Amino acid sequence: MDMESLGDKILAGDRRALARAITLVESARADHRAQAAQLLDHLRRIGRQAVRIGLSGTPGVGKSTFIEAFGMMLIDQGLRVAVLAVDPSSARSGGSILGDKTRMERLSRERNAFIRPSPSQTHLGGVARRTREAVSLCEAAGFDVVLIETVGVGQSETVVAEMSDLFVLLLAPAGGDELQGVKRGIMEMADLILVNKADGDLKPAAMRTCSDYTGALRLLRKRPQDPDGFPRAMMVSAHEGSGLAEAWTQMQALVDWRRENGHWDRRRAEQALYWFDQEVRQALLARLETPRARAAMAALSDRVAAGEIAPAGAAAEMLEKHLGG
Ligand SMILES: Nc1nc2c(ncn2[C@@H]2O[C@H](COP(=O)(O)OP(=O)(O)O)[C@@H](O)[C@H]2O)c(=O)[nH]1
Ligand SMILES: [Mg+2]
Repeated sequence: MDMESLGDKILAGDRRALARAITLVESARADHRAQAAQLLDHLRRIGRQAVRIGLSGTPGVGKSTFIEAFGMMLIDQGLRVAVLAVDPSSARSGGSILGDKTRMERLSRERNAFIRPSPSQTHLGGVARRTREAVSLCEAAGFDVVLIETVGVGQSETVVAEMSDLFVLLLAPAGGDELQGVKRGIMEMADLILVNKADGDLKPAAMRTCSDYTGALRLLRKRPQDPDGFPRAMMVSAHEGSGLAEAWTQMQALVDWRRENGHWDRRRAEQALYWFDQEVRQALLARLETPRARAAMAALSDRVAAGEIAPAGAAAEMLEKHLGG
């Protein structure tokens, strides 16, 4: 496969080329990794940028329904929309969060939409890298907005926030008056909290939930990357489509402000450093998984267990003799 011509096709917006390139970045084969690196480097120099929106929420809050409605609204405004996912559970369940295409029926048929489920991987780190590279490919293909969906489990929100320009937390109206057990760390990452299902019988509860979160957001430490009034909580209904245009207006206002004030570029640079660090760490860990390293670990483990060598001494021997440190 010729990376230059594949790259040119992606830049021209060829969807099949984009899909092929994503398959390439998802591959673990060493020759594919090398080709992917070459392709990404070529495309990076063009410097196209999309607005990357991370979207998180527990199962059932309406992520798929929201993406369908919000994505269709953006397309009606003449924008091109890509949807990707980071789903650490996909390896276990066999299906991805985007698997349920019935809720994205209209969007999946749109010429200006591109939907790609999460790669199945055992490690969140593996999913993260591949999704991040897929985001870059979608940007190069000229998508205006890239939505990255994730479920609220473990570290996946952090990983998605590190590849997004905006982080949106989707909530459902709460019955009680407590804050739905949203962890403080997640709240602190959010740029926008959207209380979905603000329709019908659920509307009064949605209003209460929205004002609870408005209050909770005010209590958080002010962040340098926010203009006045952000982060904020708003109500939407993915079913009725209400609040979606307003949510997009707010997102654009935030993006514009961050661009004008240097926060956009600074954040992207910080993210590049974060991923550089992650790549190095993962590559180091991968060295422990080669057959030779495993055999050396096993042999040293036996000696540690038998009391022939101290743990620290064994570790030093492993690092110096077997990992080329
Ligand atoms: N009343 C109401 N129900 C909604 C809304 N959005 C989603 N739902 C319902 O909530 C359930 C879960 O939606 P889904 O999009 O699959 O949630 P996900 O698991 O977060 O992707 C479905 O039964 C939807 O029909 C909304 O705006 N209003
Ligand atoms: Mg879903």
